[in-house]
Amino acid sequence: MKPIHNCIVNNNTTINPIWLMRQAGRYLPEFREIRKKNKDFIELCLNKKMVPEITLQPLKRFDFDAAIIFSDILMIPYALGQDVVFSKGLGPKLGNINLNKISKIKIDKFSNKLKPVYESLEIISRNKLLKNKDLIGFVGAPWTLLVYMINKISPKKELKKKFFHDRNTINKLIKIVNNFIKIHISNQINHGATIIQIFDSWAGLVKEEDIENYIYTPTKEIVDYTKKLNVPVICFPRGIKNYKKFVNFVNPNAISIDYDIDPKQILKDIKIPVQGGPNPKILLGDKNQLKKEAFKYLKIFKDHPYIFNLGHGVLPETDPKMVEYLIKFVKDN
Ligand code: 1CP
Repeated sequence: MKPIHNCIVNNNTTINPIWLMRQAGRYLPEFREIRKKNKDFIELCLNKKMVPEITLQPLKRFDFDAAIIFSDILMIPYALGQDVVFSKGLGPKLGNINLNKISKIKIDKFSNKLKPVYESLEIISRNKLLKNKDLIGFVGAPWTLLVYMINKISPKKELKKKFFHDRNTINKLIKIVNNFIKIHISNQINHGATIIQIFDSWAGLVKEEDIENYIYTPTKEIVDYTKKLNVPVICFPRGIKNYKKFVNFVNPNAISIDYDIDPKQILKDIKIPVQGGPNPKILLGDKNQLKKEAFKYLKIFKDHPYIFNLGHGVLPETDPKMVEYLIKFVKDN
């Protein structure tokens, strides 16, 4: 059985599978080489030759237990007709949205725009590097997609707060976007994804009074939908304060935790399999510190199904040698 499946479906605790968020990306020189020649990021995500190659780059170097498709959560706004461009240093920039237009988009048109993503998944799933390994498909959670769609730039750069007071529009958009998220999930599964991860990178921005409406309820809807398709689903609600409440309400197959949360408390509060936790900065320091931090998590979760990962994505300035060292350490412990 595939190691991650074995961990989160069978609750096996004898091995700790490992993969890393953003394992395919900017810390790898071979990725930067391709990126230099492909200035348009969306186009790159729709390139059936390059997407499999980039997805498999980390598996050629390292003994990861899964591949995650090289794509982006913003492919959904793109397929809904919103302009999305990535400019160097500034991150994504989105165009205006037209609620009226978005609500009329046909499923076929949406799926067709993302066809190269699905064809890439098929190509990747047939590769021998994937033998006995999972292929992770992913989506952004409705809230995080909305943050980008409404704010139009990363909230890290600027958060235009006034939009977020309009609950009526937010609720309408969540409904529409959630339906397309489901379609994107089912398409990915039909083309070879064996696990789905839901990234809610900006969950921490939601006020307590809105969390049920904007996070729990719509996320539960897509979790239930994915489970019905018989594929395990991992949630990453980065920055929320109460993971216990999230898990009790949403009940995914596994929960990915961020680095602000105390893993000992998680062990006490949460019964389902856990993923991640360590600060991505541990890969920037020295090897002893890295071992110490990684061991802390392995020790805490030694009798709990635990997938090794970080508390957020690999940082671009990471030395690939440190990633190699980490994987070996996790496999040996
Ligand atoms: O060269 C470049 O400038 C491109 C950098 C890059 C890469 C490598 C972007 C732009 N996206 C990606 C790939 C990507 N994005 C993957 C690939 C698979 C893997 O993990 O290896 C995944 C899963 C994502 C998901 C994603 N995109 C998230 C959720 C995870 C997270 O990091 O919080 C988010 C928020 C995005 C939006 C996005 N896309 C790219 C950037 C720089 C951002 C973040 C912007 C911001 O800080 O707000």
